[in-house]
Amino acid sequence: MSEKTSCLLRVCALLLLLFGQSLQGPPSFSVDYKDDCFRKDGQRFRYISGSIHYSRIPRVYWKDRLLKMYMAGLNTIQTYIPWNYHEKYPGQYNFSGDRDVEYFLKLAQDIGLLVILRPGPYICGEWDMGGLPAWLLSKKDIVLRSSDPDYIAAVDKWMGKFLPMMKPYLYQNGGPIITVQVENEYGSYFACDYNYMRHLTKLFRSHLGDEVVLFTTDGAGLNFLKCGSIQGLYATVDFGPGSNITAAFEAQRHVEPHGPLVNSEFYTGWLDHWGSRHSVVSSAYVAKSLNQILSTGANVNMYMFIGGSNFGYWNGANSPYAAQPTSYDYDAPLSEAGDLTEKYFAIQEVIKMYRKIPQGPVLPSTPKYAYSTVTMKKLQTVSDALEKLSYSGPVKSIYPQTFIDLNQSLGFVLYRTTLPVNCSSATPLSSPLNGVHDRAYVSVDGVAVGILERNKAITVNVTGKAGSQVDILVENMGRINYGRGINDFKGLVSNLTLGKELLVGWTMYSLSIDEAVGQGLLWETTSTQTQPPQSASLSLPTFYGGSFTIPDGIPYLPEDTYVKLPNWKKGQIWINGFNLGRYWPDRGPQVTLFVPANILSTDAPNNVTVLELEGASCNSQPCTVEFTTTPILNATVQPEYEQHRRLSAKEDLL
Ligand code: 6GJ
Repeated sequence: MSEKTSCLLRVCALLLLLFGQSLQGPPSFSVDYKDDCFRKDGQRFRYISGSIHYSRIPRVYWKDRLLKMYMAGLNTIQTYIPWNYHEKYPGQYNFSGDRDVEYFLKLAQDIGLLVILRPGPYICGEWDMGGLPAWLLSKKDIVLRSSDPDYIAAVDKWMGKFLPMMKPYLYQNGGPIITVQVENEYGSYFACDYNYMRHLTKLFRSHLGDEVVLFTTDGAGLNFLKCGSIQGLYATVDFGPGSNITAAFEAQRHVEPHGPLVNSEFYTGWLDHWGSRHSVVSSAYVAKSLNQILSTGANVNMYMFIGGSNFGYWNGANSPYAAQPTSYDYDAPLSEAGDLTEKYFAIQEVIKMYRKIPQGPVLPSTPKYAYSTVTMKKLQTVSDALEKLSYSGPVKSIYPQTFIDLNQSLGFVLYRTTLPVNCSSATPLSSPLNGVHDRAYVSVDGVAVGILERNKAITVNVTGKAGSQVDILVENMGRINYGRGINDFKGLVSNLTLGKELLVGWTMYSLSIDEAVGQGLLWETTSTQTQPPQSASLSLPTFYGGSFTIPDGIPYLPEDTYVKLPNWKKGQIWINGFNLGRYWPDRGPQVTLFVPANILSTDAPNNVTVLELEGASCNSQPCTVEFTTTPILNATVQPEYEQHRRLSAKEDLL
């Protein structure tokens, strides 16, 4: 070949490389049923993806986590859209700050990551009510995840708001979104309503167009795929390490004889529940199984690649009722705080065998700092602070109402009544239908007398005079996020009795605690009411406050940290008004809570507010809140609370 021809060919090749895209036409992503693969811009494409939930990570850390995922060798990330995170009340949408999905997508694209979007509407995910807004339950007999007209009307409105926002971010339109999941493991749900899935398919198509790849995910079994898959949605499966990979993909092939093999949830770790041992899955076990999956040429999404935190009240629960803790570490390759783990590098080594991974240093784990111990002082009890906490004021009714009746979704409601008769000897105050959802702190005339707990304690013994005031602070510990129990009403969902008598005549206070804490209302005055002596083991639900300063002039401060509450029992903690989540070291396995640096200040004192529900030992010794540089998520749990769970068979959770 002449020099001139060779040079001409090289120039042509370069031009084709540079402008190949435009010569090739608009961006495209599709299923190739002939070659059993995905095709991106006409080329065979296999995604190696990891799950990250933006709703569990502060916005300021999204880029850090996404870059770490990219450097691990992922080419794609997967994320859920929790509907209730964006529509707190019907028609009131929030896509700002930590809820700015578009910014999250732009970050992913800028970094070079494609996106698998999972907008549900139901998402499971160990998130309150599987992402469905609790206000759907205002129609008490609503059949969630079905063709129920009220449910469908709300879904249509929400998707009519959200999906058009996503359309510009579809890969075909120049964005990073390559596929969109419809519903979530619908084959594991009792309803098996094909009209519902057909409706969702039409709804998603109407807003996103005909090109985007829509898919479903179900357990890798025909019993799941039967109700979970439907014409027009590409069926994928999920399974964890140790599964029979051949059998799992045979199940997918039963529904999709051709097209790419896809494991949409390859479990890199596992979830926790309060009172159960912390879950861990060995790195070697995960890496070996991942290698086996990739060697088949299949597409895989690792659930989770980073779990993050259930800040505030956002954790979910499983049935029989067991709430998940604040930490969603999931023993994932990136820790709750985004730290690199042995599992991260084990997975990176496997991916290296299948694709060229980015060269260069991986962002290091963020440094942690142990700030000074904070001495906490008692502010006031919930009862003292009632006027500040209950903006909407009391609601009176003969029988107790639920959170939703009181227009409240998360947190706490105070229920108040009086003893109808003298109880000179211990008299059982009970919830005969196990209707305390989920935990209630009972006091009589300002003295804490006991705790009621869903499935665990339905009676407390009380004494008092006719007319004595009974206060019952009810805590929503998180709504069931899987199975038929997701219609999880909260509060006193059935009547209470005193002895054989029905307790009637209730006054209920919906509590806006986060607003009061954020406005510093609880710091205004200390307790104005003298409080009767409490028992040694139990006190009234009480707010405590303290503050600490972070030395300025140290350029790298503030840094991330972990907070622990030695000698405290159970409650909620805020720093500078940010609701970090629930603490329950008394039950475990979680002891420390992750504190992201972005909520801390070097310009002013950092205010710590604690709502202790059972009784800190502040009476006998100063109560302190401590900071540490290492997490404790695996404390020994008390065997009587150990939930012997078999999450392996999904039916358990139906
Ligand atoms: C998924 O269902 C769900 O889609 N899931 C789990 N499933 C248990 C599977 C037993 C074999 S564990 C945690 C995840 C998330 O809940 C996910 O949202």
